[in-house]
Amino acid sequence: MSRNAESTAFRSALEVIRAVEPRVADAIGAELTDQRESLKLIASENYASPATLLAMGNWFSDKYAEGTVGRRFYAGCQNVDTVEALAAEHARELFGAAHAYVQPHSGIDANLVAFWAVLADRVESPALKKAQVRQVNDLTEADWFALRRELGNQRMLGMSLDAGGHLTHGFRPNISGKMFDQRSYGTDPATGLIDYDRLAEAAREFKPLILVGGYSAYPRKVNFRILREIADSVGATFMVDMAHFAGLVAGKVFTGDFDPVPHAHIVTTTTHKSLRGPRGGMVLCQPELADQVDRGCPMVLGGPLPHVMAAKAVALAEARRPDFADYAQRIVTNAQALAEGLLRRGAKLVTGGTDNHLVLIDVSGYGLTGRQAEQALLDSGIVTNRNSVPQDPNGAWYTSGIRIGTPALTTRGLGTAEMDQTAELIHAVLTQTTAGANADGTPSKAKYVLDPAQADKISRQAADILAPHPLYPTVDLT
Ligand code: DSN
Repeated sequence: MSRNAESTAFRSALEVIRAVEPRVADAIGAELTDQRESLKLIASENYASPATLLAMGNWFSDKYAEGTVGRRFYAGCQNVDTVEALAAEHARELFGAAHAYVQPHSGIDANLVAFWAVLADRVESPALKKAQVRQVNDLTEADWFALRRELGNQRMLGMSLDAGGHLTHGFRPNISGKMFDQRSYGTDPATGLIDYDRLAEAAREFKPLILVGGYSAYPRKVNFRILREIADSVGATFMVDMAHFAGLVAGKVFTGDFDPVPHAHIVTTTTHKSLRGPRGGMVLCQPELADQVDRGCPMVLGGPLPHVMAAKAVALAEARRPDFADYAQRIVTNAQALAEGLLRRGAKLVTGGTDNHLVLIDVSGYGLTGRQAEQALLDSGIVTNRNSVPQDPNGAWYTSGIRIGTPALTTRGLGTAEMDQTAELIHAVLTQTTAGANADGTPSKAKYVLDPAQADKISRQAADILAPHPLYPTVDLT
């Protein structure tokens, strides 16, 4: 693709927007500048390709398309059918899945679609059976009451939040925590690793309807074959949320026991993290759940976003190319180099390292909370996010951890040498920052002290690391 075509496309788009609301055009331009200038280590972010971004900015956004391919509640969906079918086909081929549903707008939405599909498939309820065959009008008030009681009485076993699980796996700040009676499995306090024997014991004791695998802050591979065996042993449906590591599955870094798709009954993901697509979600499932999954809209989703499905089709086509496997492997090699660089400089890492795309630093050894460390790093041009560590004494708001990940910097072309330089900068910030105090002299979990001159110096060093690897080199807005 010529530099000219991409620059022209984005420049022209901004010119058109600027004619209506120049402040929006300015903000879009400023976002590119900010992203170009920061060392982005947020483990859940990436940079989608120009083709993926451009596929979202068009008249597909104007179309309603409730329903599924070939079976819509609106007329005139033939072109939406084309892109939805293409996205689903690429997803099935890429992941070796029997069925793909590409309408979810986000990871939370994808998980809700999956929860509903499992409930509808598994809950024994005469009222639900009637509802499923669209005899909703035949349901009495008593049926509805019984149905709600049965649906609200189901159990979910998922990874605990502080061990790296996700809010949508049955935790109270998310609707899943209100829908399900939830219990968590944690990690071994000594190693930080999943203890499969204890997980099996928890499953035997709790007998969940759904066993959830997957994480957003666990820096290790998970053996999904063992999780499936545990689910089978207690009659649970096995669901995996692979949002964080979908790119590693797509790129065949996680294969065999570590690939969730052949083992799980249902797999959910976002499309914008390591998979490097547009912001959105997706569900993959075995054939017996396909019919319920396809009812995602309007069961739990608003109208599909055809422009995003078009971009999913583009990004998934990109992920099927051979160079994506190389990219996925480099994500992990870079994360391991970053972990080694930090360990060599004395950092404490949860589980002692990584075998995926993320590293979780326990910053308590530096005398800092995660919140203090996150802000000090941001002042120094390094964008991360704070995260709980197992048994975190500072809770989910202040935390004791910093989560970092390599999908974005790897897209930019940084390699292991730059990861070591990045580790040096992170170490410099964390050792030069001290915890601050409140006005009354008590220790603060938010305030911190970092000499602005040091922060500026580190920001310049971060810019030097990035300079040889321009972001979107084919896009020149000047
Ligand atoms: N917000 C995503 C993350 O940062 O991990 C998950 O929802």
